[in-house]
Amino acid sequence: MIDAELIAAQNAQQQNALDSDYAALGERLARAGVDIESLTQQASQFAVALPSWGLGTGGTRFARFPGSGEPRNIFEKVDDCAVVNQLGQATPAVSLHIPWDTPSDAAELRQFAQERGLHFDAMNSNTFQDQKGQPQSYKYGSLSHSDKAVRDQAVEHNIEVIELGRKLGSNALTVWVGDGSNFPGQQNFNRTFSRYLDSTSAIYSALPDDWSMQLEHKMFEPAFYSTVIQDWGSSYLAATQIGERCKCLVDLGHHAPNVNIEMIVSRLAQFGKLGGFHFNDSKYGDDDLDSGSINPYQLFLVFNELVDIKNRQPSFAPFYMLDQSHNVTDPIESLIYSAAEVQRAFVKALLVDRKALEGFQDSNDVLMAQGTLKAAYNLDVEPILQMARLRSNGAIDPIQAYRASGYRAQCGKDRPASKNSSGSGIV
Ligand code: LRH
Ligand code: MN
Ligand code: MN
Repeated sequence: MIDAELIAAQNAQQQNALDSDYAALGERLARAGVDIESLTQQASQFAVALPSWGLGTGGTRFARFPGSGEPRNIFEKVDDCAVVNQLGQATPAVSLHIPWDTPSDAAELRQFAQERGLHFDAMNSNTFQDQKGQPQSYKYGSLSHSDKAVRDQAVEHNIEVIELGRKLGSNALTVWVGDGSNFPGQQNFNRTFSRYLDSTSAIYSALPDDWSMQLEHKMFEPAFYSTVIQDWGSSYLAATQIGERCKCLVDLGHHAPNVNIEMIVSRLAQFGKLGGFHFNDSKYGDDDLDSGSINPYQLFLVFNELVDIKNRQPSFAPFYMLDQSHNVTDPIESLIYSAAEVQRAFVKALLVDRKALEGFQDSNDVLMAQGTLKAAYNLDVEPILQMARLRSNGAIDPIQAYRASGYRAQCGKDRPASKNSSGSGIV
């Protein structure tokens, strides 16, 4: 990890400026009856999990340009996650993709992570690729395949992922399948969906009592004509049919262009079926760009709904994870930056004057209603994020501290490049 003294020295240089920015923001918020300390505390408690597959440089289906010092195995990825969390203090959990990041020894990995202040979040299964030595192929689908032998193999894989997750202390399984078709007529929509429901129900019955299962929908890719769980409608139907602890997972990049994602969030939550998120940003499709880099207002609007839901249902606790592909940036930097962007959207959403908003909504004062959201969104809450990091021994400016530490250069020496290092980054 990074030398704590280096972080402290950097913080010492920046603390005077932060103290005065924080005091000024505190005064401004106090005028509106908002306690900055309560916001800072909620910011400190905010957590978003890191994807094990996001630590290596990603790629497209055309090329991958690996950086130096990339992690070569899950232990080195966990080391990098520890650095992200040490500096940013918002990412204490890791979400594993299996078999990309299957540990040879689960107990050892759990211990290794614990020693670095990390634990394991939702487990992700993978039946969208063929693995070496696997008897059946997923070329024409997995959980919804026409051949029972293929479906059984895919169900079995998910059960193995649950078993591994139990050993790691996880409590959720996320299922995303690429199943679908490329041409009209290739598959019967009804029969394919029924087979998917049978398979996912079999997985659900192997779920430990304290686990939940998340169905992740995606409109297209790799299937380009139809996808079995293509939108929140199919996801909701499936989750409802499968069981109470089966919920829907919203990946921000998996929707039709211009879809109102925040409204989907509200609908799913209203009916108890919102299970979690994969945060990222996009301009065109499932771009997996850094969270908040393209449409930060949308991210804020999603959190505006989440805060509203939490006020109605205090036990509401969806899974939060980053799901990004870092093709041209240092993954550690992107993950630190993105976690802070998600945290920022959360803090801004806490600032929405909900009583005033409700009044404007009820009296149809349209301009003031939208202005109430904008007033929260336009406020710069950076001093709150910085203070939350400082108080948890993170870095006031985590990117600067990371660069000053020389961590990546050291990794370049300690981790000679291997051809297969890092996750695929192509999905
Ligand atoms: C599919 C997806 C899903 C996978 C991940 C690698 O596009 O979003 O979450 O598990 O990418
Ligand atoms: Mn995803
Ligand atoms: Mn995706």
